[in-house]
Amino acid sequence: GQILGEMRQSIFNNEFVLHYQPQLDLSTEKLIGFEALVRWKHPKRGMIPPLDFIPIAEESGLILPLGSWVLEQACLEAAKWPANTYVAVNVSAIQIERSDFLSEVKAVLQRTQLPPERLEIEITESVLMTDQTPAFSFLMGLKEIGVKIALDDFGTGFSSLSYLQNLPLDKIKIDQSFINLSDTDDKACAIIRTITQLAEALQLNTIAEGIERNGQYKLLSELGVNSGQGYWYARPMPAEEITAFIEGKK
Ligand code: G
Ligand code: G
Ligand code: MN
Ligand code: NA
Repeated sequence: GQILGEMRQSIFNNEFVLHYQPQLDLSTEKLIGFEALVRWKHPKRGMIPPLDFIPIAEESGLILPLGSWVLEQACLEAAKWPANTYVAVNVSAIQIERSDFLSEVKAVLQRTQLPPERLEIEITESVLMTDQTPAFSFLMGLKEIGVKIALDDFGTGFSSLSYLQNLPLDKIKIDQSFINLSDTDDKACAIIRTITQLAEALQLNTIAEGIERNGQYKLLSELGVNSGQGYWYARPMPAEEITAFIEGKK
């Protein structure tokens, strides 16, 4: 409908912006990277959150040009940050099902001069991946060139465990819903502990998303979760604020 027509225009009108949410190492409390999160700066409706337009972009195929813009913009910004930081970029299933997405990633890294190991691609379980699918070859290709791969929203989808077995992952992002309850609900805590142990056994890193309170941070740190992000540490911020943020953390 209307929003779709507007979105077509908005890609050309530069109405999208990326905000970046800091991620920290839970044991050292040092900044390690940022997750890029897209927003639509609508001329009349103000800032529109991704949940209100990503699904429409996915259904209409507009996620392809939008996703290409997000990837290029995130790498361009990250190339200016300190060499010990990375940028994590969310990609939709539709993007990685395209057979030429790997060459696109390579071209973007080439153009922006961002070292591959400073790029992390976040995928969700929404795409069915077997070793026969283009998405699987894409992940193997990323791995070969040194780009990192994180499995987003872990614990809420389906077939999670077979993904851990078959995909060339580097990191598991433990879903916010568990983190949210971690300091009040024994079951959530047990689930996080078990995911952490499983990740350790599989030599995967873990990150907790949506840490909002100091008590949660302490608990997650004790449980051995490697890293985290959330309002407790920092909210997503525009690119212009990143330099000051990094300076403040020194
Ligand atoms: O930014 P928020 O803070 O509201 O993000 C909501 C959801 O939108 C996140 O779970 C994230 O997976 C998704 N999202 C944010 N930015 C992007 C993006 O650039 N591409 C895709 N595919 N999803 C995104
Ligand atoms: O792609 P992913 O689902 O991981 O995106 C992270 C989402 O979580 C974004 O929508 C981001 O704005 C949101 N977020 C980040 N930190 C917090 C937090 O501490 N609390 C809540 N409720 N949401 C958060
Ligand atoms: Mn994400
Ligand atoms: Na998530």
